[in-house]
Amino acid sequence: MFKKFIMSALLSTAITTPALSHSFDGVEDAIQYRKAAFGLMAHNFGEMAAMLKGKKPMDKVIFAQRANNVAALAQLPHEGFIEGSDKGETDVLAKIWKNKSDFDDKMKALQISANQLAKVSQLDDIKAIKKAFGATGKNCKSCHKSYKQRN
Ligand code: ASC
Repeated sequence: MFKKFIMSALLSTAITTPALSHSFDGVEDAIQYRKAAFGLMAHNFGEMAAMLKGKKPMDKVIFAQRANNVAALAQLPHEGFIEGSDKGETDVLAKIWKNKSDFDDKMKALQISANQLAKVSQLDDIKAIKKAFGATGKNCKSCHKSYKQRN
């Protein structure tokens, strides 16, 4: 009975607890953290774009590594969007916190599409890769359009 209680407590924690509660000393710390993650994502995503556009030779192993990087990195920035962190060296619009659930949904959509991109990058299916890459880029853009000052 007690064991069952613990099991169900663990299970519900796993399902309902947000990924991480924030761990920052202040808004500047949070801003730096998320900007670092976005910067690394942009580099990896940009390299993938260059391969798909023929600006760099396609190397499927490297492409898949970069897709993995983007999928992992996409998990990170969300934690950095703490209340009040529109005040500082950032392009974020304050309305993000008025529309927090929409923002959260957009971030989730990015994570799901980046995971899908990492998955299909393992396959020999350039059509599926291009589709997943396009979906991921679209999810980057849709959030920028709503919540970023300079696009
Ligand atoms: C990038 C980058 C973005 C996104 C976006 C995708 O590499 O810096 O902001 O991809 O352009 O459409």
